[in-house]
Amino acid sequence: PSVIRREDYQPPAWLVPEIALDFALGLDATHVTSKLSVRRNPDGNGSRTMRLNGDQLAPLAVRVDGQAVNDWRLDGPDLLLDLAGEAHEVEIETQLNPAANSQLMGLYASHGMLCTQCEAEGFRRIAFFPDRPDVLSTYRVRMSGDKAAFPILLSNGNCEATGESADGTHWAEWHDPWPKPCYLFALVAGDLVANHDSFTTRSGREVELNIWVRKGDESRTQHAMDSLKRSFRWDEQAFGREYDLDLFNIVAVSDFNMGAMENKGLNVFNTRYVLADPETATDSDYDAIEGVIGHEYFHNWSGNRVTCRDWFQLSLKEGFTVLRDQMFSADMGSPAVKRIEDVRVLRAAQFPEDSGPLAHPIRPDSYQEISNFYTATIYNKGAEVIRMMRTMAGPERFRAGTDLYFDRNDGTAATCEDFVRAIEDGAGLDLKQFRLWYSQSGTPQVTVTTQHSGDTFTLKLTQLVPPTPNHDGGAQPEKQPMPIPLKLALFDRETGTHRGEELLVLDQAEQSFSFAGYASAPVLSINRGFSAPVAIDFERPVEDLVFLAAHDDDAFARYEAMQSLVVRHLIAAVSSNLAEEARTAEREAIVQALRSILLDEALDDLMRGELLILPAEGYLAEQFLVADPSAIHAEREALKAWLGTKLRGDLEALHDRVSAVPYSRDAAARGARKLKTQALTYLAAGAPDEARRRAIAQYCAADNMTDRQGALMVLAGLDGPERGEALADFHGRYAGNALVIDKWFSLQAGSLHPKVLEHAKALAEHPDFTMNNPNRVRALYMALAVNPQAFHAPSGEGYRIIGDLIRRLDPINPQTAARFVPSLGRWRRIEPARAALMRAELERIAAEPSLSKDVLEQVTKSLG
Ligand code: HT7
Ligand code: ZN
Repeated sequence: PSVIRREDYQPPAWLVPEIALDFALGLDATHVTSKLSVRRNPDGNGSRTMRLNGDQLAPLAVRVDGQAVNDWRLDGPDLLLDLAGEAHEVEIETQLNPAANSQLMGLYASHGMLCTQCEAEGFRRIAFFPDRPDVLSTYRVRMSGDKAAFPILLSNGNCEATGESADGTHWAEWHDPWPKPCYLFALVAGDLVANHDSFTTRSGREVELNIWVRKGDESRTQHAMDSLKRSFRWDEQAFGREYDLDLFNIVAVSDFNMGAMENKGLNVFNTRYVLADPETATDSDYDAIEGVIGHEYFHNWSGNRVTCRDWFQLSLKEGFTVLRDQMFSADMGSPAVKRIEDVRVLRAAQFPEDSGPLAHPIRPDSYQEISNFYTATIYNKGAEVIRMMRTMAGPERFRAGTDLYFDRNDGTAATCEDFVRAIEDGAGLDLKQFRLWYSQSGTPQVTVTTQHSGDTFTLKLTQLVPPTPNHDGGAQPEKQPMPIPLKLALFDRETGTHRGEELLVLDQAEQSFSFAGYASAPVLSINRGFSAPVAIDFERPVEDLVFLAAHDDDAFARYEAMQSLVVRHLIAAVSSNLAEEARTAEREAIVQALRSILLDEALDDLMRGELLILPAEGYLAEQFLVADPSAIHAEREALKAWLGTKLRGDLEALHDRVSAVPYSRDAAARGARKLKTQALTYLAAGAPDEARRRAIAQYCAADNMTDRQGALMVLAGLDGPERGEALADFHGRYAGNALVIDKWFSLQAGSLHPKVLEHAKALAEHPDFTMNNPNRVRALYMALAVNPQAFHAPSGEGYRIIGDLIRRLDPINPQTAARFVPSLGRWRRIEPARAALMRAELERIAAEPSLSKDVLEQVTKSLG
């Protein structure tokens, strides 16, 4: 397979300042004529040959300056053309079959509508073009088609003319004045209705806002529209960024590979991140919609106005935009809870990536298939790296840095280095050593030891960036120490207070920091707010964790203390290091800590809910060099049952209290709903009959999806006739609502029921299941792949099901298929018997005769 390397970057030989596209639309046959105004790049290598990328395209006609030519040649899928002069007009015709496009990249059909997905390299499936993000063009798009089938015709920018013909066809012409790379091109044609609204920008521009959906879905678009308007306002206030067109369209599509796409002026969204009402969407769904709407909107500046020079710079737009959407969601709701959620996601998705065979720096050195690099590392660790710059600079100086970044790079295709330089200059930071965060992969491990003597408290910190695999000869030699900003506070044990938060930067392999004036040893609270994306290794007395879980005024640190209390207990229990008496004593310490959280009246319920969450099995597995998933599952469930039994009275009282709170979208009511299902979850482990009774009542009384789904989740994990009855009721109640039926699949595949694998196999045969819809595939199989007791069944059946899926899905949708490989790729960190089964599954996939580049890259790296 061919490897693309960052160090091989060359500017394009030819530029395309303008492109005119003409689409004669049809579901089975769309004729495309592209007219490119091209000119030689003064910064290019001077080659006369222009490379026009293609992917499964055949040129029907090629004209240069109006004359048909036939001296072009194909180089694999690409078309090469020798051009004599400095500037030319190149015109090429092609024909596509959108209905046959099951990969959902390029132009494809979905429920009778046509839509596009061009990032990262989908435009080459529509027209021959230099499909690279550093070629910026202004687009004119004309499309024509049957008016009955496609009454709505949309593209980027503004609609400048429309018309219709006597033969039932109509047409529209769109013009986008902002130069953009082709990955931001979009076209949508279909029978759609819109929620229309408007927004007036701070400089007085009136922007028309439309959210386009299929008929019948319009009543579920208001939350997305409200989120959109909040995003417009927030970016003006927080980053000084204003919208730059008179129109902003969003289209919701039910067949979509990812969450959404930031095409200029025409965002295309997975329906999952648009449609919501209380009856069909949970509180988490509402939050996700707000976050993704914000994310795509914020790309208008961090991604579109300033784009990426090449795909190695992907984190330039994605890491920065994730940070922006996280800040937005924090400002719209609870910053404390948002930070905890973001760290949980990072630990669940990115930490395993960083310690596995697919580890890569946030600015990778090489790739085979760029679609495989839309990872938690690029997105979430990328956001953490920029967040650290903000922490070190402070909010005002960071803002000066981002202002400078936008000023300097507006209208260009930039690099991560451009970003770092702007923050250095604008914020006045020296980031020389900090640049290592861009080139080194692996989660740094920080070891903490403390000493108290006289009135001085001394902190000794060491850092180690673990070795990570070195695919394709990418440069990852010896890891060097990186600057790690750590926020800390020293608590007085008696008063429960501290003298103020400090920020220290650990930038050597080993460093000591002393604090004078502490007559008695303080309690250390470190990495407050998760100021650095590192793993902290700190052996400390249980009493200190109990103290911080009760007293820390930093919400994340308080959550972390509670997590550590449980993690250290479970590690010891799983490692068989605990005598029965010690196990009971530690469990009792956790009972006491949770009880004080349940009873703490100063806590709001959303935060209380965070503090009650047990660490996930995947996170626990990460704490072991080689994990035994059965032992982890058994110990964690046993602890949950212990807590459910010992805290039964408190949990019942809690469930009674929060069940009385009426539905509303305010924080108090959302907190109540979060706790309602959490109480049931603990009770299900400790007092299943009581939990069943309460879950049935909650299910039947539910006037919203959060309560109904929560109750059904608990019932789906328990045996008894009510399980089947509730699942059948849910399916019947929401038949035809694809997003809710996805939940029905996920709940069963993700359940704690001992027969979960049997259920999953039956679900794969259910008439509602289809391999052609990524949401449905993920609903069933991703839920299974992240359900440890199902995926890691000792028989290897979970691995076999995921392996079979990858092999069957690859010819249909390779991008989605490749996303399932990393779960099998964790084999080195799993006990030997299972590891052999996981590896065997990877080998079975590798033996397939014609694997996609996507799956091949992930499988070979996972085996290697
Ligand atoms: N920038 C968008 C990436 C994306 C994508 C990438 C590969 C294949 C399909 C895709 N759909 C969207 C999403 C985002 O980060 O905003
Ligand atoms: Zn993005």
